[in-house]
Amino acid sequence: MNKVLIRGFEIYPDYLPKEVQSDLVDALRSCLMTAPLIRPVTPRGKPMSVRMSAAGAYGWISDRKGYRYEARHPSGVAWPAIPKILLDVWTELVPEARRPECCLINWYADSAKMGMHQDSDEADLSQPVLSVSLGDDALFRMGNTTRGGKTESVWLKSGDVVVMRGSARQAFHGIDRIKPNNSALLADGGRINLTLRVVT
Ligand code: MD6
Ligand code: FE
Repeated sequence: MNKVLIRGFEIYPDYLPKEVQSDLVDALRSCLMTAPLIRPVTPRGKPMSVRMSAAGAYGWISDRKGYRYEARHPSGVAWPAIPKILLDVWTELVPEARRPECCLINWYADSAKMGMHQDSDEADLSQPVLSVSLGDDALFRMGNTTRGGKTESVWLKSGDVVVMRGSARQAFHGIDRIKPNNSALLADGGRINLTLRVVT
């Protein structure tokens, strides 16, 4: 298994074989039937460019009331179960961790991006975050535990997995841009990023 370390971020290129990626997309389509993608707004009311949903015991929500984890989709339905393929990746790569309680599903259209942020709404920051990329390539920027300073970027491809733990767990990171239509995995193009987290 190939592994690249950049600023403490563990990157596993081509971790998921193509067939597994397709099976995962099918499982996600089923999740999104139960819990459709929504376009969140920031607490200040600005629409984000990424569409979001979730699976697991909790989903991460952003709206005028703030950022938080919720046990239900805004429609009132419980979030669907986390697909087994993802639970298996978690067990393989972070066996020491507790079970994931949230799989955030982010969908990026061609022009979507995500500003530099920390993942810090979870109660136990000793637990890792694991991300899976599907579809079009994305330029992932990794920084420091405080805002600003030097950064390094890497193109994340379909099937790549990133683990944030230890010092990297609280590092700033973001997505600068997507390379439109360079993957055939998603029929309508775009990119899906899945992040597994322990919330409580
Ligand atoms: C993305 N990822 O890849 C955004 N967060 O679209 C994240 O924000 C992220 O990749 C925590 C851990 C890994 C990640
Ligand atoms: Fe993040």
